[in-house]
Amino acid sequence: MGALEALFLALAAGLSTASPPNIVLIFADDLGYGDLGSYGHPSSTTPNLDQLAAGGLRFTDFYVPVSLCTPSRAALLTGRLPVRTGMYPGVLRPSSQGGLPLEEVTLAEVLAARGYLTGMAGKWHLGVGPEGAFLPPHQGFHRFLGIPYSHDQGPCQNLTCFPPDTPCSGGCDQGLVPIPLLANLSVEAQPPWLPGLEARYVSFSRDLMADAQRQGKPFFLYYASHHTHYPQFSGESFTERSGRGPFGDSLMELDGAVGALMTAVGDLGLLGETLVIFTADNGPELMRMSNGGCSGLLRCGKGTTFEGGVREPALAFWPGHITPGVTHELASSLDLLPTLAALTGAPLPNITLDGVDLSPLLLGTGETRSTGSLLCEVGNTRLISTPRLAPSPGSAHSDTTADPACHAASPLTAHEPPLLYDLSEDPGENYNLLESMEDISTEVLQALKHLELLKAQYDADMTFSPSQIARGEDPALQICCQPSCFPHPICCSCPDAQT
Ligand code: CSN
Ligand code: MG
Repeated sequence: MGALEALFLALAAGLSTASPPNIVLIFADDLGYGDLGSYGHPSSTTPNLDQLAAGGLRFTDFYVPVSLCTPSRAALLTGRLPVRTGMYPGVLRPSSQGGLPLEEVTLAEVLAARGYLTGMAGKWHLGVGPEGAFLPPHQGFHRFLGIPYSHDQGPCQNLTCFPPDTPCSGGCDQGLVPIPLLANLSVEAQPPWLPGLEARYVSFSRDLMADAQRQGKPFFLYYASHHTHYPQFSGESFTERSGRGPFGDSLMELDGAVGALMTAVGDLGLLGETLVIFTADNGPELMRMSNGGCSGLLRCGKGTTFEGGVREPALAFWPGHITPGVTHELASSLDLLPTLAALTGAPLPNITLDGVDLSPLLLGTGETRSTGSLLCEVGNTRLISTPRLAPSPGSAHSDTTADPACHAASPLTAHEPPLLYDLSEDPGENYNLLESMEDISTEVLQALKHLELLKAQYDADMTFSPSQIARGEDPALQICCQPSCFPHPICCSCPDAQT
């Protein structure tokens, strides 16, 4: 054996046995491309996220596959398009029968098998099921503290303001059980007082990190905050502090949680051994106007298939491993499972994945290829094909904007020829390159052909799973801390010890 070969083998052995990095995956809710200071927002207060952006890699072209919560979270945790996992159309409800099928392999399962202590704090939204069969403890998370769906999917009025039980503004769903806060599979409070929630999640996260260190294990923390979903709330130290109203306060509390998590990592001496990733599930809910976030210069928001719905802020921070900077590479939440598997030496699930390994991009060791048929790069022109997975290109979630294409009244339309935008020059999707078929350049025609080929491949290769959301609802599946109480569902109420 040559000396070089021996060195290589030693290095390879070192790589596969070295302790893999801790992973903190922070996921915001309904946060727009333009909402963070590092993405240009003029009045957001996000110093901790700005610090991650300055000391890490900031993505300008990071996408989620669907601009709604349930499908986006399913994609994040499985690396698979939601049509493959049955997480379509729309979102799961508190009495939904379906959920993320248990045979799907989640990021938590991948990392637990690699020896990680795995924990999740926050919003799940991938199903409850009979006896909580679809909850995080059955999907690879050793520990869970959180709410199984959106905090507006229950009578959430009076939960978001000071002092506790003050009636406050914000529409929520009535006729459902109060939202439950679960610790693993048990109800911790129903409902929890929302201004106290973020602090609980941070404390849970600190314990997870410290316990993992004590056990000599790496940790995986999936921190899925309810911020900045409507109706916004925040703890006492953030309320009316941001200069951007309730939305800004909620964002500021999320930012404060990011700071607290980084402090916890630093206190354990693990900053150099911890990869932190931040992104969000879908674009801003523009129908809430100033309480709905901001997609910056991008078109439309939540619920739509335009850029403002599917393009998200994304940051990757790992001192000593990721060189600070900005990347314009196409990337997607679908890429995180293959990326984290590669970085940790975990085997990939033996199943069709829709993402690619971004580790060469993160570590600066090479190019990454474009991301398959959902996202693609053609020549020097960056083009994106977003198959119409959402029920309509427009959406009620993006009503009230000046652009009628964003609205629910803009129906599902087969575009023949397709809408084609050069996002490198026209990120706001103002100028359809195929609007006038007369003066189309050869470059654009080639791009169109290539996209049509990719779309045909996508259609030919795609296997849909039956919709989990269309399985319908059974009110008896709603979580109730007082089984068989009366009158249902409002009697499902157990005081929150922490208010
Ligand atoms: S989402 O928001 O869960 O963040 O996507 O809270 O589409 O019918 C979406 N929906 C309640 C929601 C309902 C939500 C819907
Ligand atoms: Mg959401």
